[in-house]
Amino acid sequence: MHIIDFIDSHTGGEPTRVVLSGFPDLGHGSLAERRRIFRERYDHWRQAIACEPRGSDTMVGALLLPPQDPRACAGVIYFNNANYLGMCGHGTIGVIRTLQHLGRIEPGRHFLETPVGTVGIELHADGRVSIDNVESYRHAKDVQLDVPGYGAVRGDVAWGGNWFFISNDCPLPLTLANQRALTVYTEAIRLALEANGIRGADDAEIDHIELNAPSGLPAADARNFVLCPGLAYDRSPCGTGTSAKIACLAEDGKLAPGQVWRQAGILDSIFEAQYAAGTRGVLPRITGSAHVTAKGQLLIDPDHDPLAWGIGA
Ligand code: PYC
Repeated sequence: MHIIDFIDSHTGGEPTRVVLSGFPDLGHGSLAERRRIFRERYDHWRQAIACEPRGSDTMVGALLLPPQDPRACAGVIYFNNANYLGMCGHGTIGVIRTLQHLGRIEPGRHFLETPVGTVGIELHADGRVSIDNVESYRHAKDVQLDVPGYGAVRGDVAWGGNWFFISNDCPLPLTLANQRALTVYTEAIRLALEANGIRGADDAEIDHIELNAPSGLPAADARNFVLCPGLAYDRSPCGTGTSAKIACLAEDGKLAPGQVWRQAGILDSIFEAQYAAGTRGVLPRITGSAHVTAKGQLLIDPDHDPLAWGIGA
């Protein structure tokens, strides 16, 4: 029997499951190297933790590991029902609140190491968390795509710690009631990107699709709908998606350094975003809140349970 200690939280509605102990040893390499070992040797552990019956399509796992970067309070590898994430904004906010819940960190300045770099963190006295995300930039502007069943769709390809196709072409209002139709539409965009060989830098797959529209809320500048790899939509405003979005706004001269952009998600939860100029793009700062919802142990009994390793996609 394998026993995994975990703590769950949600950030603007999007869950994060922090794995504290019980995971196989991944060695002492860089986070990218340890993620490679995780993927190659222990992918069934990802499935057991993130997928049904213990998890769900929307669960993001966060494996806590000792960092290599001496500044960092922890290292973390993010994963979900289908794959591994480079960075995860909502997940980082959840991890930091979880570390605070455990008494491992106090309000103040911290660093967290991820497979795509070390990110600076500020844990505020009121529990909000600001992330100084990895440098974000637009890779391609105004890409036109023929999406079967929908016609021409235009959008930008941008990096915010994950790869995004960001479009304002929304056939339906971005509401929770429309989430199924929006999921089908954004998956059709993702498949059209794949079929047309449209990729990010270094030939990376574009695995997040972000739709943007006016928020309809006095407290927010825009609302988004984000399809994550694995076909779940982000319940939060998506930290890496918001980073990619403000990189595009900055390049279009629509957002000045230090100016606050309030990004609502599909549940009306809001991340505040601002940036400083970077060398390639922008250095985003994303602020949001998370709440701890559960803690416990996952039990994996491969000798007796035929679905011990979860239900894969
Ligand atoms: O907040 O960056 C994010 C994120 C990525 C996937 C789900 N949430």
